[in-house]
Amino acid sequence: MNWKRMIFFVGLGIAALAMIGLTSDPACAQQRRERVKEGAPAKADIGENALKVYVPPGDLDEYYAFLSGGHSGQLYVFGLPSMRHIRTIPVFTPYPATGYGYDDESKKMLGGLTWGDTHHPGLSETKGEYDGRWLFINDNAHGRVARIDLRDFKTKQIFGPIPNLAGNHASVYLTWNTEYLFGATRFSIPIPKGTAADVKDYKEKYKGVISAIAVDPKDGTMSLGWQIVMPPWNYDVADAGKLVSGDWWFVTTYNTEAEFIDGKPLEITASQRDKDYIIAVNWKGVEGEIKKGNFTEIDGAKVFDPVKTPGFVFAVPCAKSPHGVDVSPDGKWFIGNGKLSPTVSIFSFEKLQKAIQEKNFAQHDMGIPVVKFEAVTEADIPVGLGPLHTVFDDKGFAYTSLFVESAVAKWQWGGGGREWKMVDKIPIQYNIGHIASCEGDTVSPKGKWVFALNKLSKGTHLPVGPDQPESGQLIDISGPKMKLIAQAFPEPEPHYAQIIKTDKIKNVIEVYAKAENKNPNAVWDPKDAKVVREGNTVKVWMTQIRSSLMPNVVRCNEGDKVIMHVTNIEEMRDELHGFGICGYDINGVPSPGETLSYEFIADKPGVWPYYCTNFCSALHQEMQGYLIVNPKK
Ligand code: RUQ
Ligand code: CUA
Repeated sequence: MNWKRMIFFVGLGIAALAMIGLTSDPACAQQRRERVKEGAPAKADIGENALKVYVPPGDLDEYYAFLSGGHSGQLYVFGLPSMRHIRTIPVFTPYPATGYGYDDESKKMLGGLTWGDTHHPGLSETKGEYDGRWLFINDNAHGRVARIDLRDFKTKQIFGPIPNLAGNHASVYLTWNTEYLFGATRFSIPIPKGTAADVKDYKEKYKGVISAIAVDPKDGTMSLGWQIVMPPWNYDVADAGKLVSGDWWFVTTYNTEAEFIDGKPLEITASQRDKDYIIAVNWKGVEGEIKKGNFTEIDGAKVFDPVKTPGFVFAVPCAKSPHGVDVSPDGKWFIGNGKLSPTVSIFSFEKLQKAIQEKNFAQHDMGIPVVKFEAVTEADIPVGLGPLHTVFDDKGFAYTSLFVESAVAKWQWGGGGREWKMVDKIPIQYNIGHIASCEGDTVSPKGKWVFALNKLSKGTHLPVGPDQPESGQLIDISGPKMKLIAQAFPEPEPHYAQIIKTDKIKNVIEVYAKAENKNPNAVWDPKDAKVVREGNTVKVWMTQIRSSLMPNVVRCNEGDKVIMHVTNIEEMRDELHGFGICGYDINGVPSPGETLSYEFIADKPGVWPYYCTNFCSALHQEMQGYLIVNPKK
């Protein structure tokens, strides 16, 4: 796009923002609520539409939606179509409600950090279909990835910080048989981590890195696979290929200007060129090179250099500062779009292969071959302003989120004699980022619903002060026209979500079997509960069952180390007992059949009650004991 067009579109965007109102007076809030109704069903249809999302108490939703919780470091589980929030799964952040991050094991997993920035959940896949085994998610802030087991919806592993990489945004984006998930540099740094170099030397000394994290097919355990060292560009959003493109992985870039100038904002530096790239990586090929020993070791990682060994990493030009890249369900196409451009571009995987074979390159950029735009592009669809992400349905349509325009565009998938064309658009409140559809990023999307994940709710709810939640809106896509049906207010900040049919998640545990309890300090009978002193250490084996915590008195001396093992010995689902010590930062909620351990120093003398925090039975209030800390003489 030339600069005149760009100014025009930015101007349009500003006008659109002005239209929806950025001021806060009540009249504007009223106007904004009116605009919500633009996309909402006509009065006559309200009853019919309400029934579509009404799930009577006791009935179950048809889909699980897993929403990232942004910088809350958590994941949210919603039911669709009801939009009910069922569960929060803490991942990178302590969460007192479930006791996560307080016991020794989960504390160790958090590694001393108390926040993360979750963006893109990824359900494990077999042949490009969700298999309901695990859910992975990235931490953009500290370069980590996590695995949640879908048998108990708990975080089981945090892997990282990944070496050599900062700002793990283009993650997790699993390959279509879950061989790998990925991490990539959003903010290039000198490598290995811990090396200092001034931004004056940005082009030479800073590097980008794409990191493949291997997933053990038996139990989902993640380990460092290998890495690719890349030019100091910003790597943004990714998608793995499927079927024909199953050996490939795609990631968007911005700031291919490869500059970072002290005193000059990146938004200016990174917007000079007309085009940035979608990087296409033949991951199977790189894996083969690594197996042959073609790598350098940097900070414990096997690092492959695509400039020294060409043939595996290519750049595809895309309108400047692209955000999402999305591979179609048949794996034949990938879609990218500039954040400020008014169209989405469709690229052909087949044409890309041909261009690579024929070495149809426009140039090399910092050593990476750039294929000719004309050689790989298939179509451009004029969707509207600020396209970010695209998802798919079961009828050959795609849905693109339009951030600047605050809308969702529906367009027809072309090829095979069908025309590529826009078919419908619906306003969204406001500034939609990601978008999700039912299994819409697999080889067989289910249609039915599109979930719009919006950045701003702008007073479309009861007033709650100067800060407001984000908003999520449910769109019925079963008919020819999209219909906005319902709104919820997750916070913060749902980036991506994935939506899976509930019957795909089998084997959800009701109660942990005793045999599953691997903690050597589990005790299963209140009679075996005890307190044992060993030198300056006081060890406690505690049981929880309605309605007592045993032992109910623990005596120690100021300065002693206290080690408590707390076992919930209930045998019924959802019979939870909390364990909290007044005045000490100890809090936990073992599940039935689970043992959690706590180690702390009894540094505050006095009598400190402990009690059950979950209202568990008629005599819940009686479920208490005392920690007596005798003062130093
Ligand atoms: S990114 S919308 Cu991680 Cu698109 Cu947030
Ligand atoms: Cu156990 Cu309340």
